[in-house]
Amino acid sequence: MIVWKMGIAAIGSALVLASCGSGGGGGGSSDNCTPKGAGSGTASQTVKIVSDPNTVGKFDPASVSVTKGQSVEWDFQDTAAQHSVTSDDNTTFDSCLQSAGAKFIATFNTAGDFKYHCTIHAQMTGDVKVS
Ligand SMILES: [Cu+2]
Repeated sequence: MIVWKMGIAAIGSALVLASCGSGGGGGGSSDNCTPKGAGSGTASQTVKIVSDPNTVGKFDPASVSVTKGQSVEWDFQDTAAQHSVTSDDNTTFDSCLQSAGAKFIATFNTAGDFKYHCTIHAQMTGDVKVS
């Protein structure tokens, strides 16, 4: 029982160290991500990325609908963790990890249901329905 508790404590320490490292900025991390599919201009839908006690972060709203040619803007508002907006196919769009204050805009020119997620928080998912 004592050994088991020590194991948990060690895991907790590792997580704290990891989050300190990623929050330090200054590059040099293993994240060599290049944003993909970034657009510009005025978005017709805005998704806030906020903190959530159950999933670390969440997309609010998780599902938005636009018509072809329209754009969606994601506003990174979670000051507690970085997040990404990454299409499930990993090619259509990818904001890479961003901190609070960042914005990412993607323009959708083809109809479909574009599901996306956060690369470091598997429980964070959303989708953009384009008609
Ligand atoms: Cu995240």
